[in-house]
Amino acid sequence: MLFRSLVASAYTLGVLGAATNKFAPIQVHTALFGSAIRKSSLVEQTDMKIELLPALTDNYMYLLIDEDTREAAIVDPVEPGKVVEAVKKHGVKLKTVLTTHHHWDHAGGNEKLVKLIPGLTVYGGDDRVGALTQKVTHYNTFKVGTLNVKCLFTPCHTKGHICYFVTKENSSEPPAVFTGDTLFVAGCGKFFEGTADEMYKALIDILGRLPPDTHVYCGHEYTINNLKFARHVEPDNEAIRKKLAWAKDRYDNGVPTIPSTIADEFTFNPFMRVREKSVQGHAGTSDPIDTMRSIRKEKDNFKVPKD
Ligand SMILES: N[C@@H](CCC(=O)N[C@@H](CS)C(=O)NCC(=O)O)C(=O)O
Ligand SMILES: *[C@@H]1O[C@H](CO)[C@@H](O)[C@H](O)[C@H]1NC(C)=O
Ligand SMILES: [Zn+2]
Repeated sequence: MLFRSLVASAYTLGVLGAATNKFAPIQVHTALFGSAIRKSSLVEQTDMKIELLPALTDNYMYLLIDEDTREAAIVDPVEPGKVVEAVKKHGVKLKTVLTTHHHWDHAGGNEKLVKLIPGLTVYGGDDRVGALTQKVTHYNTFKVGTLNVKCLFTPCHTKGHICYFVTKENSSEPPAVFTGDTLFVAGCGKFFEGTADEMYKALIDILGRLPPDTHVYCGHEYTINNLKFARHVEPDNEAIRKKLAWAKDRYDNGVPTIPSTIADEFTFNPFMRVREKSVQGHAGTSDPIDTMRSIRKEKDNFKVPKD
């Protein structure tokens, strides 16, 4: 492992449902949905730091810090108060907002954040993004301090969805990609404004060609439900069973299941595996795009089992 994942214990950023007692034991059973305390966590590399900030019920915001300049960007700041708190804690200069798509649970905090921190540049790929200052499209690039950010246009969940690929020149550490509601750990976003063909391009042709060790930071904590569907598609896939047991343990301890890597997604994510015979067999076709369409439709109506 090239990174350490630290759990912030001094403060808890996300509290769900009725579990408001900070002194209650952390151990919470998965069956008690909505009562888990979600902890923030910090992925530390020498080139960049990424703090995972739980928001709403199952969303993530991400604070991206360039270690060379201490400049920072925030991905999908739906809860601006928590963003300001994290920026103060790290003592960094927040300059940039990276918006993956216009849905309220991702872009809904932009207007308030630009009032709290004037002068922010707000990136996004859709005119419906609140407080947008820089509309971007495929392969546009810009910097966060010394970090390079490359925009990847991945329409399907929404017509203007952008993923942000972050690299540091000459670094031996893995890059990061913020995938919003296009790629989840073991899943993908619903096709609200697009087609199976577009999701295939996004997952296989664009995200699937990033360096295999790229860390994947997605928009929601959907990992357990996604893996239960993945297991339904491929009952004999050992990588899915192993990842599900791991994810349940993380969830029970309030710890994020993020990041994953592009290489790992190819082992357990059925939407990244639409070229595999096992997934095509489940869909009853040998065409990868028909497979994508078929399993997405099936997941839209999937009743998640209790375990
Ligand atoms: N509440 C449901 C899904 C809510 C939902 O529709 N989420 C959107 C993103 S905001 C989506 O694309 N979900 C992907 C999926 O359900 O596979 C869950 O926990 O899985
Ligand atoms: C990266 O490495 C190349 C080749 O050694 C060098 O020319 C370049 O200046 C380096 N870039 C940075 C930002 O250090
Ligand atoms: Zn969402």
